[in-house]
Amino acid sequence: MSDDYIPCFFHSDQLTFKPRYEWAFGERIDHPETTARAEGILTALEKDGSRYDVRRPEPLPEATITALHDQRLLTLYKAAKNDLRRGHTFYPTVFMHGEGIESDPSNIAHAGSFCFDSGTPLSRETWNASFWSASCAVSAADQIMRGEHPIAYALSRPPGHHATRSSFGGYCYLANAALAAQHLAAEGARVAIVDIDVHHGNGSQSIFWNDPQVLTISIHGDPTHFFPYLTGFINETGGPAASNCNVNVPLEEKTDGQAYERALDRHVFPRLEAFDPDFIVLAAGVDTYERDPMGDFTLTTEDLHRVGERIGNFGRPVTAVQEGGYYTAHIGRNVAAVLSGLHEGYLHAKGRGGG
Ligand code: SP5
Ligand code: ZN
Repeated sequence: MSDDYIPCFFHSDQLTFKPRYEWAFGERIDHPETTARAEGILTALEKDGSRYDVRRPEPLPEATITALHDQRLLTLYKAAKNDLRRGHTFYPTVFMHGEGIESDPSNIAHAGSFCFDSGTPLSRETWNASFWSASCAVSAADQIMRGEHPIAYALSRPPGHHATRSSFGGYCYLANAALAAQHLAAEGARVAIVDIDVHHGNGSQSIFWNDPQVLTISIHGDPTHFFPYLTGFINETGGPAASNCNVNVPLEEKTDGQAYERALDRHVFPRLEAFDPDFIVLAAGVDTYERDPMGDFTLTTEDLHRVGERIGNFGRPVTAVQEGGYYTAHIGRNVAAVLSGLHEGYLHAKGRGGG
């Protein structure tokens, strides 16, 4: 096993998707999920070339995606690719649900049947960018599964943890972290998804809701007053075949690094120890950062490093998959803080810490 550097996955086609704006409580705002996010992260990784090695992912077989996602979702994204005008961004506007409603995913006018918010538009480029974003996650997981590295990173963008089996939303189209977990679990391994994005990982929760092989844990802003509002409460603990295999840790507004670490100690590590996973997938949003325009926590870059260190120190190999993080000027250093923390924590757990 080579533990001297972290393999990182990214494909330039992920930069072709450029959502322009979103609707936020009636206001049209510039879309926060920009290409500058990925570019900021890339720059930081490339600056520390002895620790990070950036590569292209392997293209995912489509069967890997449809093992987890409803085929209709892919049909819709391909309809967007083929039917939308170049440069056009499509916002679903009709959200009819219920008895007797038949939605046709090859008709983009029906997109609202597969979508749960007004911030997640479609364009010709959505499918290709999301495909490579998901491919990054599975390629990173594959490095971990082969035992070649203890830490691997997917620079996934667009993000994934809000996407469910058959719906998109929250800037997410394909469930990148869940696809990584599915890959790791394929040969019977036990997998824990630890979601440190400031928003509830509702997609991962719903995908593995009744699956006892995958533990899902999310630490996030209290959905009583924070996106995605409808999920992420502590009483959501898993389906009948997977009781206590879902853990939600909602935290109050302005949560700082100390309170965050206390929550890890009280609610995350005890559950992880009891579950005893072979692998961890870290849904690594950095929108807990104090200056994040979407988040309501107050973690510093040093706090993010410490969170990475604590999770690495659990001593299980980690596939880190990028989720949110919208303060573009500092996103590179924040992601590098988490990744270097994971790396140092893991080496420390294995008695190979550097001092
Ligand atoms: C992956 C991820 O982090 N998705 C987050 C999606 C959150 N969308 C919430 C949109 C609400 C916009 N509110 C604007 C508040 C500006 N201060
Ligand atoms: Zn987020």
